[in-house]
Amino acid sequence: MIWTKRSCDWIFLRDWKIERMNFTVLTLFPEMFASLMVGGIIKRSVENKRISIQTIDIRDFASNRHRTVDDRPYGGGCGMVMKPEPLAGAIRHAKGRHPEAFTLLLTPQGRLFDQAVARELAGCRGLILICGRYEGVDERIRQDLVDEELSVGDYVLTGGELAAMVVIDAVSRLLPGVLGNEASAQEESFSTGLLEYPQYTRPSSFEGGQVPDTLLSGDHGAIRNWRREASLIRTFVKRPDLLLDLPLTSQDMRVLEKLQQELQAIIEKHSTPF
Ligand code: 4GX
Repeated sequence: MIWTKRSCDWIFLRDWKIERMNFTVLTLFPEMFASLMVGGIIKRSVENKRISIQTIDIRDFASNRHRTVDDRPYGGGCGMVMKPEPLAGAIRHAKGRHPEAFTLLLTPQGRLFDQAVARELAGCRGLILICGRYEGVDERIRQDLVDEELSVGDYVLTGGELAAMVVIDAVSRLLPGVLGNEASAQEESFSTGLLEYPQYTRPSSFEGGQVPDTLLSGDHGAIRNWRREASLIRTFVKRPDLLLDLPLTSQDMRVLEKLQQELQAIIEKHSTPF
């Protein structure tokens, strides 16, 4: 048994017991999360009890008779701000039910969510996801009741709900037992840090496009090499930034050097002689 420190909690790694991951979502629109149960891997994982998704309606924690959850910002300006009392009530309720959970606020100001963050969060015992609407939430909520702010990308959504669903989806597929074996191998290939190699299925000829011969050859060594090379070249063309801090094998280096030589030859051929 190995103990690992994560951003949120002490957890078991490679232990026999697989615990169910709980996602508690705080939102003004709980119905939006019903879409996760329409089909696919997330629905199946909930049914197989690998994950649970609970929604808490922030409005249920409003105190006045109109169930008000927003108010005008101090100092003026356009738009509304989410009042602190209903949010604090909802967060404390969620923490009471899941004391070991890690509490996230979805906001463009947060740490950028990527595969590494997804892996980190998959180590948590539970996640409480706070979905803001309007111009945001009262600052005192972040300070006192939120463990981390998270952003799913540099663009502005109308609410945190879609961002929370992105996090739930990407984290869930990393949990033990959520994906079948075929697909967990794919995570391995992402964890190499390279982009996916091209995939083909039958027919071998489609509208003039042929499946590369190597993939039809049945030579598993050749197929492995072809895929690694295709991943490398694709990553070089589409996301060269990813190649900068990656562990590359000597065979990878040979592929890149061959590419370099071919580019060099082309450049020399076309450069005007002095
Ligand atoms: N990645 N938004 C949240 C309202 C808001 C603002 C501040 C709390 C604090 C987003 C993103 C995102 C828009 C969701 C503003 N709530 N969330 N909302 N990008 O754009 O996560």
